[in-house]
Amino acid sequence: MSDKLHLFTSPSAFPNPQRLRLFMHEKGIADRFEEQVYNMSPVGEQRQWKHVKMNPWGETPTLKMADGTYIAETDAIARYLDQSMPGRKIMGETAMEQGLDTMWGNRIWVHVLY
Ligand SMILES: N[C@@H](CCC(=O)N[C@@H](CS)C(=O)NCC(=O)O)C(=O)O
Repeated sequence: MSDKLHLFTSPSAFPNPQRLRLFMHEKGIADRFEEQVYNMSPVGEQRQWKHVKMNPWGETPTLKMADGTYIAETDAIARYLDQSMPGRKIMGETAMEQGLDTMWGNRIWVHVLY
């Protein structure tokens, strides 16, 4: 079995899978995942039991860890990867940088993407 993390994603759906993808490229870790790409039809794999057991909202992105546990919600996945993987801390090193990152993230999420 591969020790790569397994990402359930859907490049056709905007914006959350793309938000995570941008983060992964910026962090330099985009090649560290096995990806399963859903086509996101109304009865697609994201709504099937196998996925809903990982993510009860039936959403992407969802990350499956090497130990078989799961994490969902784009910001939570990005924060986990930023802390656990080597490289520049994209979401801030200091408390102030982390606060500013959260501020701008929320502003863009609420005022631009919505
Ligand atoms: N709060 C979630 C929202 C995730 C979300 O809305 N994902 C959409 C794609 S952008 C999705 O998977 N929708 C399910 C569907 O279209 O069936 C996050 O931050 O990741």
